Amino acid sequence: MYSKQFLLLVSISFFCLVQLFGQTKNLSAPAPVYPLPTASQMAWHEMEMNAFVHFTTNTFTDREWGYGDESNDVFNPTAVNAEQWAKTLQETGFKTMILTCKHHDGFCLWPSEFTEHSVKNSPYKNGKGDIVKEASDACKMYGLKFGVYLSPWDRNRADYGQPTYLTYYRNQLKELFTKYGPIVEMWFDGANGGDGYYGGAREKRKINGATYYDWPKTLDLVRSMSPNVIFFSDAGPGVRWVGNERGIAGETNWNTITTDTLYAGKGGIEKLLNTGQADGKNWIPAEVDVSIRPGWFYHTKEDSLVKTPEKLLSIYLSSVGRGSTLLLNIPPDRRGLFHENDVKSLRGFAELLKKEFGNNLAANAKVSADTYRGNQKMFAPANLTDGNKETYWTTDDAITTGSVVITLAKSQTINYILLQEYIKLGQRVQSFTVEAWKDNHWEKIAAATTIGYKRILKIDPIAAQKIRVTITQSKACPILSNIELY
Ligand code: FUL
Repeated sequence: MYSKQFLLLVSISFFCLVQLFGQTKNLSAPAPVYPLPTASQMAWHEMEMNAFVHFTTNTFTDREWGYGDESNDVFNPTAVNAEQWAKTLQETGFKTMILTCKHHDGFCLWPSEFTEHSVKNSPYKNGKGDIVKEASDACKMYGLKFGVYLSPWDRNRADYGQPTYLTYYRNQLKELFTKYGPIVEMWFDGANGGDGYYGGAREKRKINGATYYDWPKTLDLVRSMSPNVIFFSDAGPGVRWVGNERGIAGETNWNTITTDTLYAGKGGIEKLLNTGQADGKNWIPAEVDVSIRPGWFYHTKEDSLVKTPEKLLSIYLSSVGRGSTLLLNIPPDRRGLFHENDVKSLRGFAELLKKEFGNNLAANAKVSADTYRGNQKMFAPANLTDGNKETYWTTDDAITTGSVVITLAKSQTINYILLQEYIKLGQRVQSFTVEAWKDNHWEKIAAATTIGYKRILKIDPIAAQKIRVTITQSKACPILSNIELY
């Protein structure tokens, strides 16, 4: 008989051996490559498509930037129905609605107690209306998240440029965040065109964009009310501008960028914002804001210029398909409704998405890899087609390249390849290729740089049974969670 102590010793030694063996065989997940997304940034990535709603006096004056001297009387929508906005967005795949609570003209869509320039003095519902409330209630009703755009530049305020204006701006944020929450995203753009009404001064005012707004203090205030809110601006800190208003993220698109010298409205940094930086110190992904019409606000003359479903699909591919989140603007018309043409186009777009991405040919397909981490099942290539975004294929630490081969049950025509990195452990992949097995050899059908949260490559349609994805360069061992074929 063995003594209890002897048996204990044997089990401890066995445990230690397993640990040692486990380490050399990479039983554990790869170490993160910093910086990493926060939980709310991760949730933002997963939304993929959000909507902007631009609505103010401009809708009635036919302008894009109100001067700030518009009479409250001009804001007179006849049939506002925020539920129509929310329902349409929900039915066509959008997850958040961000409303221009105040644009550059300074008119407030809610009855702010800090200004007379708002819905409370307009004919809308005899001054009893509150568009921000209607929008935020409609979002709740249709399961959408809600976000606010509060323009820092205010062409109506007499004290714009003075410290007192900052108190005003912060008071308004307090109103919005305490009365209309939960608010998931706060948008502050960098526009500051200079001239304006400014309480009657009618002059050009210049502020120092780097210092005037004292953003750290404002953001802390908002965080104290809403700790998980995502801040949009050129410099984040939640998400950054993509550098254009055409719906195009960089073909190389890093979620990482160094914001040391950046601030909202700095100018001249569009290219940098478009691609991000491979060695960026902060995780600040690009948000692709673009309007369904030429302008951000509704103009009757643009009724025939609403982007077609095909154009929206192409924008989807150059935004979501490049690892960004799309923020598509749909401006209500003078009735306060999404115009029929816009709704038709949105519905067509949703149908098109269903048609193009409704049937993943690679779902549960067989996958093999030339290498995988420690030969452990938990890091095996089968994780790429299991439909579970939390499982992934990865390699040993020393290996930064690798191939996976997806074998379909039979030859299929392929139009798109969709890949996802497991970005919770950092963005890593710098380049990759895709090949199809054709006439007994591998034929290159695509090559690209970054993957990030999601990458969709549209290819010339090709019939194939086997597809090979090769990671050719990565900052550390690559980690892919998903591959889909359409
Ligand atoms: C810009 C503004 O100047 C435009 O009017 C629009 O609101 C766009 C989304 O942001 O900075």
